[in-house]
Amino acid sequence: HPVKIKNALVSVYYKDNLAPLIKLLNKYGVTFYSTGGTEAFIREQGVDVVAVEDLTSYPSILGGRVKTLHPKIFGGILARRPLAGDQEQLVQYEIPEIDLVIVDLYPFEETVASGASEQDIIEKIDIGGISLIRAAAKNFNDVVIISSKSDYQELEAILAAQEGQTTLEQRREFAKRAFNTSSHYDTAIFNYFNQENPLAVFKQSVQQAQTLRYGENPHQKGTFFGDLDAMFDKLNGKELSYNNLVDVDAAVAIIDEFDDPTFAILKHTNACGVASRPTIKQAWTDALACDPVSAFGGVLITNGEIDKETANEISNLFFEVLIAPSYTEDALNILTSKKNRIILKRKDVQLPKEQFKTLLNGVIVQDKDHTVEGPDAMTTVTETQPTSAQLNDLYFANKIVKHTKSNTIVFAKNNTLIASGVGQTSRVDALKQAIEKAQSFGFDIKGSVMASDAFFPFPDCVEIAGDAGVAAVLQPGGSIKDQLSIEMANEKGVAMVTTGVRHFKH
Ligand code: 93A
Repeated sequence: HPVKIKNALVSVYYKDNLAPLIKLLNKYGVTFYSTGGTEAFIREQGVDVVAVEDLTSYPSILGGRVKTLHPKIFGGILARRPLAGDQEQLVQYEIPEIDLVIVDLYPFEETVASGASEQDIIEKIDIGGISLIRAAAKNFNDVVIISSKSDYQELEAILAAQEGQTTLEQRREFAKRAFNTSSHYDTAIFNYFNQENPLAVFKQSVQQAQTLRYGENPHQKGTFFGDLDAMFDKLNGKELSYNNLVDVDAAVAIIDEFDDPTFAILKHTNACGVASRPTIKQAWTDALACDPVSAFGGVLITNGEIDKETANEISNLFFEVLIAPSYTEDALNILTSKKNRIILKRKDVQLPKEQFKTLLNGVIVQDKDHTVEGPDAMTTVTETQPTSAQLNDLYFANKIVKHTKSNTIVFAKNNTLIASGVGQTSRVDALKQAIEKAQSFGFDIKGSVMASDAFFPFPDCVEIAGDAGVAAVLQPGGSIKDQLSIEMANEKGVAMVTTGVRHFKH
C-alpha cells in the first residue's frame, strides 16, 4: 500500500545533501521532528521543525547520549498503522505517527581511522541513531527508512514521481539497506573491540620516552620509547646511545639461547665471539679469542656472575657495554674504574614475543624467531653420520646463525664460535669470509662444523667447506638442488643434517 509521508524524524551527523530533500518534503507538507544540530540546520533552510525535546517533554541528557531514546519517538515509529490496539495507544499517549526516518550515524569508522583516543571512539558509538534505523526498518510496512546519504536522491525521485508517496516494495528495499547499514556499523564496532593489537604489548613501556643524544648518526634525532629501568640496573657509564640500544637488544636475544655458562661479544648486532665453558672466565677468554679485533668497542654479555678474575681480564679490552645478571663486589670495583663504560645488571623480565619495524608508510609486526632446532630436529641426509660432539656443535652454531645477519655462515667447534661470514649478498661470499677470518685468527677449520641460515642453492658451498676440512654441515634444506649438495657432501666425506627451518635475519 502506498504511504503518504506526514511526519518525518530527521537526525543526521553530516548535513550535506540534506537541504534539497528537506525542501521537497516541506513542499508535500511534511512535519519535521529533529535533534539539536539537525533541527538548527532545517530551520536554516527556512523550514519549520519540532525539536524532539518538545515532542518528548524531556531534554537531551548525558551530553547527548540520550536524545531520541524515548517512547514518544519509538512508539511513533513502531506503531502498526492498521492495528487498532497500537492506534489507540498512540492516541492515549499523544504520540504522532512517524512515517519517515532519516538518520546518518555518528562516524564510528572514521573516528577509529583518525587515530582518536579510545574515549573519543566510544562516544562515537551511535545508540539512538542505530535504534531509530532498526525500528523504522522493522516497521517498513508503514515507515520509510533512509539510513544513508546516498539514498537521499533516490527518495527525492520516488516522491516526485509518486506525488509524495512510497510503495511497500520501495520501503522494503530501504529496510534491507538499513539493516545492511546497521550490521556494517556493528561489525565495525566489533572489529574495533576484537582487534588483537600486537603493538599493545609495547603499550606499557612505550609510555616512557627517553630522548637520545642522537640517532644512528649525530645528524639524526632519536628517542627511545621504552622502560630500560625495568630491564636493567645501570651500575656505571654514560647514557646508552641508539647504537648501544640496538646492540644490547641483539646481545640479550643471543645470550638467551644458552643455558651453559656463556659469553658473547657483539659488534653491530652480530656475534664476533661466543663460547660456552664450565666457567664464565673461560667462556670470556675463548669468546674473545674468536676475533679480538672486532671485539674492540663491542657489546659484551654473559649469563653468569662476573667475578674479580673475569673482571680483570675484561678490563683489558676497550668495550662499550657489559651486561651480566650479577657481579661480585670486587668485580664491580674493577669494572667501574673507567667512567664511560656502561655496566648493566640484567633483571629477570619477560620481553615481548613480537617485534616490529617501520617500512614504507606502515609498520610490520611479526613473531620473533622463537625456535632453534637441536639434535632431535636434525635429519642426517649423508652417508657420513655426525658424531654426538658434532651434533652438539651444530646446535651451538645454529643458535648463532639464527642471530646473525643473512646471508651467514657460522663455523663452530667445542662450543666455540670459530668464525662467521655475516650479512653477505651471496652465501658463497659469507662462506669465504668465514674461512678467511678463521684462518687469520689462527683457527684450524678441520673438524669444525658449519651452519647456514638458509639452504644451499648450489653445491658450491659444500664443495668449498669440504675442501676446507669442515666435518659436518647444518642447513634447513628445501632447495630444488638439495641432492647436488648432498652428493657433494658424500663425495667430500662431510656429514650433513637438515632442519627444515630457515633463519633469515635481514
Ligand atoms: O548519542 S546517541 O547514541 N543517543 C541518541 O539518543 C541519539 N539520537 C540520535 N546518538 C543519537 N543520535 C545521533 O545524533 C544520530 O544518529 C545522528 O548521527 C546525530 C545527530 O545529532 P544532531 O542532530 O544533534 O547533529
